[in-house]
Amino acid sequence: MVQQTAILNPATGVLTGDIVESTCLLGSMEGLFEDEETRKAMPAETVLYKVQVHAPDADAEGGLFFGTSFINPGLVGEEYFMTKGHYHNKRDTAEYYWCVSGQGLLLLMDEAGVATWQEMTPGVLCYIPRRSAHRLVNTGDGVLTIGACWPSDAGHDYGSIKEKGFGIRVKKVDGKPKVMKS
Ligand code: M6P
Ligand code: ZN
Repeated sequence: MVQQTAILNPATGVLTGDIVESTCLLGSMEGLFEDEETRKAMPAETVLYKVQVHAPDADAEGGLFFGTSFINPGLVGEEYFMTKGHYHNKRDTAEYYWCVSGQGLLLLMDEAGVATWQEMTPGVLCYIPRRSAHRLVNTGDGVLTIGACWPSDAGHDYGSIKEKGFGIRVKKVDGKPKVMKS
């Protein structure tokens, strides 16, 4: 029997206890934003987002991971800060994302490269279907906090996104978020 000890603050999404934390810096986002020149000119240590994960039973078939992503507000040129985005290595696995606080968009893309999006405002629960790439974009002025739950053996495929892109980008145009083809 696996004994687990993580605590979730439901108001803030913050996890404590038996968790793993990681930070994604702008320096690790080569080629993902449209304006690569501007990205390179910004400090590489700029924190785009942090992730906390409660990961019991790592890699076990049939297990579940539970996490929270905290995406900072900001822009690279006109494009809002966003997550790397990924398909699951094990394509036939789904995921739940829900918005704890902040304002943003969840971008989804199927394997044919057809992309859609869903607005993320507090309380919105989004089911990410199997075989769909997913990326979060913070379109607000504060931190976008998103809870997540996914199969522990899903894995992350970042390579396909890096190679082929995400089909759509979200930019600040006239002070407002605008989704455009990329
Ligand atoms: C969520 C989950 C994690 C993911 C994280 C950051 O917490 O989907 O699996 O790692 O968001 O997203 P990404 O890996 O795309 O940077
Ligand atoms: Zn995922």
